[in-house]
Amino acid sequence: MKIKNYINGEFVNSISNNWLDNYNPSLGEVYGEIPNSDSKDVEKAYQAAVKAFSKWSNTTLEERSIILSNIANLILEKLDDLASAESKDNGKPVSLAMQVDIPRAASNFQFFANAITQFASESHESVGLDAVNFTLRQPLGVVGCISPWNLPLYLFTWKIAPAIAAGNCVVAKPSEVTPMTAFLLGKICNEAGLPNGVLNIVHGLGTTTGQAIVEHPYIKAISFTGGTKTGAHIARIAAPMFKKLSLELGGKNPNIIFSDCDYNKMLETTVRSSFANQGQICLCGSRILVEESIFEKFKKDFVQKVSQLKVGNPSEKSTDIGALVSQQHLEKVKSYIDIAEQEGGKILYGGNRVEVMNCKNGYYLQPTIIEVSNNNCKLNQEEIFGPVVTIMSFKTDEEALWLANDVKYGLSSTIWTNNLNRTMQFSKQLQTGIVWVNTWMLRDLRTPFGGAKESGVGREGGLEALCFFTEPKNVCIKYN
Ligand code: TXE
Repeated sequence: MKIKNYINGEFVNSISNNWLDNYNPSLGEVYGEIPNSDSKDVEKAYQAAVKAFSKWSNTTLEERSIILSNIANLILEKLDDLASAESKDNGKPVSLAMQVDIPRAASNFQFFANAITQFASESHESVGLDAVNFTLRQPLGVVGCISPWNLPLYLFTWKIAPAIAAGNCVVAKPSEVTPMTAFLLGKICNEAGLPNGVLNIVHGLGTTTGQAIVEHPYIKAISFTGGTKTGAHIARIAAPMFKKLSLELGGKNPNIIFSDCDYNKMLETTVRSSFANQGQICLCGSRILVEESIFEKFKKDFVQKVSQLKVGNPSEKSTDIGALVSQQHLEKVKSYIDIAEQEGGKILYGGNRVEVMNCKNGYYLQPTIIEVSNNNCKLNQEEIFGPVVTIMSFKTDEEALWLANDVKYGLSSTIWTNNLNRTMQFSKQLQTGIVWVNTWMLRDLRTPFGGAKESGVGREGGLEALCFFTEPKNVCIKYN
């Protein structure tokens, strides 16, 4: 299976005609090839985008909205095919792709199809000066969207939908590790009537294709989701060109559990927030902090529940935990488990690779729970991004808050409590972009999404995304 670049509405090879292998992680086997694009391909995509811009940015909001809705509907029509493609490419359980990834990709388009028709700008009357100001919000031009492998179509469309809804044209790059559903999206865009050149998808490595997008002098903004190190690198390149940047980076999110919570609900959700998508979600609660009075009970119940999760072939509906995305990533995650003892950690469950029947070369790992007694260790400070959580106890609210904030990341946090004062105090003092209380990953697409500290810069979602993808211009009119 050869994936192609999608430029100006056409499916084309890279100019160099070089290719990269694409793996099926559940089998550990190559099953296709993707173009190994370079700066020439990015330039070709840019030229298509810039040519399409003046017409696209002048389409009525209704026209744009209808096309975005068409894309959403077609994604839902092709739910089965897209979900199995995502599962094969990424290793995630097909049930998860059916329930979360693909429906959410459709919602991203439907949400911004609606949002753009309601996007209003401000006006300010300069009282006493006989002047009135209004804010024109114009699209930026050609923008770059670069997305990761953990939620491939979900995060790719989360960027593209607001960018094109706001009237921009896009040069986009999905992760080279999971290119398949982005390729299929190109076909859907043609079928939905998206004019040629509005969306261009270039496949290839981050350090060549991705970097060429960031370095392109006329690509005016970069919306990026990925690792913190890559984000810092992109910021260094983009800053001297004064590009607008939205960077959604890593996390090391605390899941803070108080004894007054709804215990059963907490336990069930904590299994999900720890291991959904093999723990490869930037929002996973990878540091579980438990109030001392229920610590022993929690450990016992949590281990028992986690031991029931089925690690298996992602294409089987009964699988809870599929394969990790790549051999390289499996090795990275495993290297953290290997240092657990050295760091004073105790493995309460898991820790080993799993050999799945008929998939013996796949990248499977047991869900792993490590008890730690000290926050100042790699296991609690670095993003592992796999099916590995640590747990530790705390005695007081102050200690819990201190532990929660004592990391360089600040993406999300979860608190389990029924105490309103505590909820408010923690909500105000947690240094994260998102605070969930008695829930996890409940997403309302109108809310600002993003992280504090080294988890990123800027916010996505709702109005924030439409503001990011437009330039505000103040028009001041003096009258007599
Ligand atoms: O991500 P990269 P990687 C974290 C997680 C993971 C680590 C590394 O901890 O273990 O990052 O993962 C493109 N210029 N997250 O190496 O490299 C790349 O091709 C422009 C958290 O896979 O950051 C891909 O499309 N682009 C995270 C995208 O960036 C570049 C999700 C992300 O890849 C580039 C994924 C460059 N120089 C990993 N280098 C989250 N926040 O959800 C790479 N890319």
